[in-house]
Amino acid sequence: MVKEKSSNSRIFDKDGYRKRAACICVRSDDESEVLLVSSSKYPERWIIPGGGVEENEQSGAETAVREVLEEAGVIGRLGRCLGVFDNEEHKHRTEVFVLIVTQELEEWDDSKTIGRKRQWFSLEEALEKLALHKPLQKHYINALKNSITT
Ligand code: U71
Ligand code: MG
Repeated sequence: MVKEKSSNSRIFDKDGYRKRAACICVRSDDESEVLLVSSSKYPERWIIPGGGVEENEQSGAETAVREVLEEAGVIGRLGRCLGVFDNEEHKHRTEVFVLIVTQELEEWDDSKTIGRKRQWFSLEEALEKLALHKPLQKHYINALKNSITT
């Protein structure tokens, strides 16, 4: 199953980077586990849920919340921004937020349309999974680790 997307819905910033937003979804305030979703093209690989900003959206936060609902089927309390991360190879720029999950839907857009899966991982397990397919997304997890105050 291939996810369809229209190229004219893409939004670019002043530097020509496609604008994206994503959430590191955590289970609770202790932030020791994160939710990954399966890749759309390679269902055995894992990624951080996120995607492109749409025309009607006023902020990266709005995009991030919509994307995790579509891709991971979760709703929650939006937390701090962990930063903006550039992918120089694919020329996109992703604003990353923390989301404390309060609700996990049984079915969601991508579970129904492309059979996308979601799974909780420890931070170390998530780093291992991301290394296989999205090594740059490891930076999002490292930013979370570096920002945890105990
Ligand atoms: C794909 C590209 C793509 C990106 C897509 C990536 O949402 P999604 O799961 O379809 O994510 O596929 P993935 O991560 O599921 O395997 O990567 P790939 O390496 O498989 O071609 O991401 P990247 O490689 O540029 O990081 O982006 P484009 O540029 O090919 O559309 O979609 P994205 O950015 O999440 O957008 P959206 O809005 O469709 O969720
Ligand atoms: Mg996406």
